[in-house]
Amino acid sequence: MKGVYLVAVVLVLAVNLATARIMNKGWWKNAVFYQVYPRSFMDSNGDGIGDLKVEFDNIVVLPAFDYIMESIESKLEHFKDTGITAIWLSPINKSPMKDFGYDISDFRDIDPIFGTLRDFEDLLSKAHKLGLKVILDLVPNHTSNQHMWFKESINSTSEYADYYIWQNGTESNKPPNNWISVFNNSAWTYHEGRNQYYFHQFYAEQPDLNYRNPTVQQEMKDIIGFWLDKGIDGFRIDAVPHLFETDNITLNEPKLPNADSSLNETHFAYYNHIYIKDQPETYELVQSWREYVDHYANKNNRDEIVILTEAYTSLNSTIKFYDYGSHVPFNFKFITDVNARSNTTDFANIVNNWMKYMPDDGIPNSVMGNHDRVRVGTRYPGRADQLIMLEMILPGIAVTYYGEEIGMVDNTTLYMYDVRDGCRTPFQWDDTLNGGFSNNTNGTWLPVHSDYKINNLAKQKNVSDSHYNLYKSLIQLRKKDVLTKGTFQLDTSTKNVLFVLRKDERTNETVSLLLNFSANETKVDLTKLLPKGQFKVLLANVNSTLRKLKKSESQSEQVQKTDTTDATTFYRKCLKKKKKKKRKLHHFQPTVRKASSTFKEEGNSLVFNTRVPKQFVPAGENGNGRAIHPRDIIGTNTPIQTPQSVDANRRNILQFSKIFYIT
Ligand SMILES: [Ca+2]
Ligand SMILES: [Ca+2]
Repeated sequence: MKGVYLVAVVLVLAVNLATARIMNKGWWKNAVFYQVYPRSFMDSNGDGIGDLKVEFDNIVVLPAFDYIMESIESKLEHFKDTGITAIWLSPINKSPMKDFGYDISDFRDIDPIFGTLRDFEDLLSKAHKLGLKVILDLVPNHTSNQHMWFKESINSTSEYADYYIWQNGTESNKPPNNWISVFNNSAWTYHEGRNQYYFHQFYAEQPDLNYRNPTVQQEMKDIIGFWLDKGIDGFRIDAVPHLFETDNITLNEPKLPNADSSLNETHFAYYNHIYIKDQPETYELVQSWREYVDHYANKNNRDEIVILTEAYTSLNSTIKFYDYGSHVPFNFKFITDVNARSNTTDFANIVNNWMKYMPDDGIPNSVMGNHDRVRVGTRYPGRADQLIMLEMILPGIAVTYYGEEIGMVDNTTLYMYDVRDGCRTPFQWDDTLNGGFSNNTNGTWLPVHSDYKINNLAKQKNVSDSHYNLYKSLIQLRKKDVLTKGTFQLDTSTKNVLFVLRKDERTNETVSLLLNFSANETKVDLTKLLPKGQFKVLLANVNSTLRKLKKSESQSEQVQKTDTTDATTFYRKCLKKKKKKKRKLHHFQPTVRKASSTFKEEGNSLVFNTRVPKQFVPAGENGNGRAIHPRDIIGTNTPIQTPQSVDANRRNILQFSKIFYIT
């Protein structure tokens, strides 16, 4: 009998080993993650604050009016239509909202402002049916001072006494050391109840958890497990570099040698944070969470659970998270290290440095904005499309902050609660009351940006030349093999032009992006940049004169029939024909003129030349950007079908057979 039992046990083990595995590994590798700031996305109950979906029982409304119930859940189709892979919700947990959800008083519940757990489960279920992944914000560094743990922790004999970082003050009743909060002033706040100071990297209402206490580490794992049990697909982890502090409280932080002269001892940016940021234990903690989610996915046969990490820190310290479990260490360098005055080399350096230091098996990512930073359309006046096109064509993951898809800009004069209010205004759905965000006639928690009548999703959906349709087309384009698997190369040899080339080595198909950083017409010699083949324009930024060519597409078709050789030969033919047969040439010339583009012969080169539409050059609004207008295009190059027909002397010359437009 004993032998029989043993066989049974071995069999069961074998079955478990065979079935338990992480499913759909790498689903996130070319994903577009879309950050929803729930307060500003969609308001279903008319209180002026965005929500998930308020339970029917909670509001006084007849069933017949059910259709007015709009919320994030009701807008899931928007994400699906747009081609988004995953939505990331900024915190929806119960919170006193001192930091609008980043101060959590109950990690296992939804704040009533946003709805209920049931609402969230409905949203998740509907999202999954639509094939959308849902990522939640995990805020592990601190809790609200209203959290039960903190309230209990005030009692130094409580089992929660060491959940936070408590210290005695100095003999002269000063904070234990000179550590400064990210929001400036001392990171220590005195609490009468315990007659001690507690540490907080952010607001005083956000006491830091003590991760040197193993029980706290287990608590956070249990919270992660709670949400994984609900079925979520991953976490964006907040404020990661601040998780650990040195355990030697006597150490004061040194002043930064190059601190700005306008700063003093009360400013966070005054110090070199060698003791309260980027500590080695922080990386080990993130690694432990990765192990936890991998184990969970493996045990439950779940799709891979993705971890995205928010870390504003040095390149090295950011990249290091790849080695410690983060699938997506956010690349904020496009936000922090470049601005509207940066040149193509500055941008190229960001991309190249990331690629250089990233581990071989890492996946790059690009972030152009979020709820803490001025919107990309405001940081780069008139050039939002340029940055979005860049992040979409670069390899890896793109992260979109809500509103970027319609070119929303900051309300730069807004300051009601927080310096960050300007980038948090409600999503502009249409030109109705409150931009379609809320039906509250008394206004919304933050006012909708005043440009909503002319800049909104409904309008942009109906206009082919719109930020939204460009964004949507970019996402479609990203799904091509050449962008999901293709190689990548940057070129800055043309002054003021950043050239990105992606190439599918198996098919030789390429997609290239040309970003003109200058305010002037710029010539680009594509023959030096692109392999030979047929060149066609796929996409151009909003208001680009290239887009106007769409109207003459039929004429372009005519060109295609005429041309069977290469562009230079073709251009020569046109010049000859111009003298003899004006009528026939008409098919070519107006196309060029309407595009404000010219093909000029210079030696053996084909020069692609775009012209600036002067009327669209903005005057450097908000004073933080130069007057500039992007003329950015994305072209694709398909291999020549019959290469033997190409003249050997013309190998560097692109065949021009068709101009094609997608809007
Ligand atoms: Ca609401
Ligand atoms: Ca901390």
